[in-house]
Amino acid sequence: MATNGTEVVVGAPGEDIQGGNMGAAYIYEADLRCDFNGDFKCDGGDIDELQASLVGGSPDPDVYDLTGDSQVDVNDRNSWLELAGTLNYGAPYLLGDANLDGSVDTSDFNIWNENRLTNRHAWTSGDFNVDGSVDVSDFNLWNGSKFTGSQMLLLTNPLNRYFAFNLTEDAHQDRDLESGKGEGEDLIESIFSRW
Ligand SMILES: [Ca+2]
Ligand SMILES: [Ca+2]
Ligand SMILES: [Ca+2]
Ligand SMILES: [Ca+2]
Repeated sequence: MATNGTEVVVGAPGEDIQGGNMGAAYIYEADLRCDFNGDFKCDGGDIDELQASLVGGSPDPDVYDLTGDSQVDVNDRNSWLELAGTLNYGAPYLLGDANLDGSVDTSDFNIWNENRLTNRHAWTSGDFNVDGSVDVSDFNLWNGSKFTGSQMLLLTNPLNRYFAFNLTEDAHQDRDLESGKGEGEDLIESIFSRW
């Protein structure tokens, strides 16, 4: 599997009946700019990394600027919520959804409550306004959207959900691979080298 940020290539190596190497690659449209840590998912690890970089004071625009203004600020965090929520649930994540499950409810309150009055800066710890602490300001954001959710879950199986984003299969390419190049990584590299 590989991505160039807006498309994902999934390789499926195999053998034909003569034992020769061949394979298939599926290219899916997916905006994975919200995946900062390269695991092909946009989840708590990514937003926490973004918020840590913001609170730390020297975020790298090449990595974290999602709005295209060459700066990294809370607008990029908000853009992350939009990108990742749309990818995972079909609608932006709402302020207060600490566990990123698509709804703002008591589970999120409990996370905020466990971390309140601490200097934690992670979204998944309840710092919703990115000021480096968990306090009443964050509670107010949770309170403003409590008991509402992102749109209905597209799929409940996380693996299916991962592959389900914008299910437009742009291309399905069968290719013979050179002998000894039956691995998916080789296939993916060969495709990206053509771009
Ligand atoms: Ca990620
Ligand atoms: Ca920006
Ligand atoms: Ca939630
Ligand atoms: Ca806060």
